[in-house]
Amino acid sequence: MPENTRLTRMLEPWRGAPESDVVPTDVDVHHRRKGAAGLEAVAVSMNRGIAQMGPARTLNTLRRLNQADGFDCMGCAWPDPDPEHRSFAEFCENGAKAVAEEATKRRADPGFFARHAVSELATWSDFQLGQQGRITEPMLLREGGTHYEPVTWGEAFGIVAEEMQALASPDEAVLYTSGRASNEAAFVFQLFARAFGTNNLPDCSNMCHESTSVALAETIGIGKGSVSLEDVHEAELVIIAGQNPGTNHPRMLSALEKCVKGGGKIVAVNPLPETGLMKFDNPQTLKGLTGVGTDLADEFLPIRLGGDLALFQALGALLVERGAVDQDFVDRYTTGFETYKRHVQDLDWDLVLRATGLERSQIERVADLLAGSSKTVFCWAMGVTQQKHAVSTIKEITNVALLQGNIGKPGAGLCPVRGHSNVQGDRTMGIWEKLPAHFAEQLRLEFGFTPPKERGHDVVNSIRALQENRVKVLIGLGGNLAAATPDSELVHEVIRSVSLGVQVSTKLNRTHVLPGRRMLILPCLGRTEKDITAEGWQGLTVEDSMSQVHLSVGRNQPAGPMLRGEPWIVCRMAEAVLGDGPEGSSIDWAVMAEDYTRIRHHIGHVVPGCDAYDEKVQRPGGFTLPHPPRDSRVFETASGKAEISSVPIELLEAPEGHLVLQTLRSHDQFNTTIYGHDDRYRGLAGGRNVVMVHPDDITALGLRENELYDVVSEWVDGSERVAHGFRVVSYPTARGCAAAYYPECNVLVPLDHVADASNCPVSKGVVVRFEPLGSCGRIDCDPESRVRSGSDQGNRSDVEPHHLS
Ligand SMILES: Nc1nc2c(c(=O)[nH]1)N[C@H]1C(S)=C(S)[C@@H](COP(=O)(O)OP(=O)(O)OC[C@H]3O[C@@H](n4cnc5c(=O)[nH]c(N)nc54)[C@H](O)[C@@H]3O)O[C@H]1N2
Ligand SMILES: Nc1nc2c(c(=O)[nH]1)N[C@H]1C(S)=C(S)[C@@H](COP(=O)(O)OP(=O)(O)OC[C@H]3O[C@@H](n4cnc5c(=O)[nH]c(N)nc54)[C@H](O)[C@@H]3O)O[C@H]1N2
Ligand code: SF4
Ligand SMILES: [Mo]
Repeated sequence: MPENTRLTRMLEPWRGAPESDVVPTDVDVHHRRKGAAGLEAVAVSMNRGIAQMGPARTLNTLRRLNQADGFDCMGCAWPDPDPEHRSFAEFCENGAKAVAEEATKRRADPGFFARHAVSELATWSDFQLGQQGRITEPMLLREGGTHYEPVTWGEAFGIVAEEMQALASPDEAVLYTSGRASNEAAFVFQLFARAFGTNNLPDCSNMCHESTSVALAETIGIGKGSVSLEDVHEAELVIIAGQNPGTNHPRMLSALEKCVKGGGKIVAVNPLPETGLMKFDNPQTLKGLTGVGTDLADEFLPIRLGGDLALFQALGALLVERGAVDQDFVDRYTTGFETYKRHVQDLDWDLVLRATGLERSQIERVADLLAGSSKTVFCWAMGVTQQKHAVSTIKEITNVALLQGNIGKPGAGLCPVRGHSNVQGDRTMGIWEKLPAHFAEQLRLEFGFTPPKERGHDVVNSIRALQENRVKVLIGLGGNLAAATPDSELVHEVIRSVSLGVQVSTKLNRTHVLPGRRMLILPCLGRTEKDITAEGWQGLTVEDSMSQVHLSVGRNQPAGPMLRGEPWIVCRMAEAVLGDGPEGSSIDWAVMAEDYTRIRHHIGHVVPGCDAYDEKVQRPGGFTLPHPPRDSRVFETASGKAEISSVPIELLEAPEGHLVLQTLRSHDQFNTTIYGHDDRYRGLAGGRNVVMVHPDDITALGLRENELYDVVSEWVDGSERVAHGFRVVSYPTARGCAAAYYPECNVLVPLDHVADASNCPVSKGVVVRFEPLGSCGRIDCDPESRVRSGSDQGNRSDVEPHHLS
């Protein structure tokens, strides 16, 4: 695109052009951006804010975002600097977008639900559903009903009680949590499940960093990262694998910039040359605003999907070969080194190069950087965790860190970057289908009942249980199970088999329009809003990706007088279902519902590392949870030492005529909430039904650039799944690999395609082929209108011819 047009586009947001609700019909393909953030990001932030909230509310809300006396960003889990080091605008474009979505003035009120039948809403796209604004009253879809109707809170809880009390077994209930829930809400939610008698507590983590939790618990004794923000600033080397921070954790770029300015080096490992890994135009500096930013990655490894296991094993082998090992650390704190040494001495380099698609010299250069660094931070996210061999891969990353003693010293460590703003906190609070014995015991001591011991369902097993009719009540504390899960067609069908669905939600989504016999939507307050109960103004607490726990207090007027805080909703629901609770127990639901301090007192008694919880969270900036490896190089594993693992290299290759597909996020969405149809940094605008394919693969597969195809995934049992009408665009991804957006492509991920040991759906390794549009012969596949199936019906994708730089 000519520069002057680009400038016009950049300035467009300042004119306050509101993002249209109308689903666009054209996709424009522009140049990929060379740097992330900059003036354009500021403009987009302000535009989205003004379009959803108006100017006054935008300024008033954004100035409290991530401030010590304000509310925590509901975007990602990246941490905030110390209160004394925070700037007046301590947020990024995506934080501003998340706030705008929540603090919007749009309303999905009872009038809206009266106008639109559920069957009609089911034909809307995810974008259209989300853009209707905040739900304002509890809504019920009665048995045989066509429309949601308003109900009182009392009536709603009465229905939940009636259905849950009628269950043949507590395990017929499943209680799902999305990672935005506060610690208080999460704590009472797991208490509710366990007092009711089930450990069926799946959460979004099961589809996200579960592989991390499993691998790190086994190797270092705790399933969390070991770094602080200062460690990233002070590192000599940061390796970022399988993560797109420019879009998904944008303020991480400020930390990387600090690192680079202090002399640190950055290595990016990714099949895609993601803009945010290459250059950062810091919008808080004049240079950044004018596009003179900071170059980030010193080394970029365009790895093939699933190649990280081989890469990190090769890096470990090279460190051992060169003697670049911290032998003192290895001897004192680890076990398994001798076996590992023998294992990597036999490294099959041909296999490594095939698995990674890299050249040996590229891997050697990174080994040089590692050998020359006395403190390295290892970051990773979904590109690593959503793989079949994710747990082994993370063990391999941990090996490399352990070889050089990079755990438990400043400027170094493991940094799995979490997704949802409080996903880590929810797990700390006990949202887990596996209830640890010590946690069960603390619950017993505190509340006087014996929690169930049996392992509950995670997300994938919940779907299997739904499939087998073993679930009758499905409650969601936030989230959008129908759209976030794999195998969309199957899930959409089985999710409707329940007697009662209950969703605690802020906004309308796919799950609400796939009801079972009855469905309740319970509208809750968001983080920006004042939560005032009978006992006064309540605050909430959250934990970020680096184990910092702090308060979050909303100050906006609630979106409606009927809204209640999540902890209140959960406590009142539990009270209605359980009354005084199980035999012999005493759970003060009514008190906790009105006074969240009371919940924090219980947290302090039950949750490890949280003693004097309520007191510690009141401090500005809160407190940091203990992390034995980080704090004192104590590893609470089976052997009492950090485990260096020897695992085989696995190869992820598609058969001839096929590609391996990853499903990923655009710059204009938060998971299943679609903010808009642009993926600015990747240069794609106006539509989402796009598959990015390397130009040589386009030729090799006999495809035509910019044509529409049916994408067909193949699974080992011979079953096939189809995503209809996706446009193939030429994109510099690794050879043999392709990329398309989540959740539109979830239809392609087989439910049984899960990571070993963590059961995380393999969203980044699906074998696909391309068929001419409509060749599947399905009646609902209409090539004329280019309507496709999946979760986003009605969203069309017409990509203009393009010229990617
Ligand atoms: N704006 C915004 N922010 C978000 C979210 C959002 O949807 N929007 N979601 C939040 C959540 S819940 C999460 S979990 C995080 C997700 O944050 P990310 O993990 O950054 O999310 P993805 O878009 O899934 O991107 C995965 C990245 O890994 C790369 N990748 C894929 N496969 C491989 C592989 O095999 N090897 C390597 N080395 N790289 C690979 C992809 O090219 C892509 O750059 O973001 C959080 N923050
Ligand atoms: N194919 C594929 N599938 C994936 C992924 C992928 O990369 N590829 N990523 C996976 C990952 S990492 C994750 S984390 C999951 C995400 O799975 P989920 O967490 O289930 O999905 P979200 O889209 O984050 O949930 C959005 C909904 O939450 C509700 N909501 C928003 N704010 C609030 C609030 O404050 N309170 C309450 N109660 N509700 C609120 C709104 O109604 C909104 O529609 O998806 C997973 N699925
Ligand atoms: S980096 Fe994440 S937490 Fe921070 S402002 Fe941006 S979206 Fe919010
Ligand atoms: Mo996530």
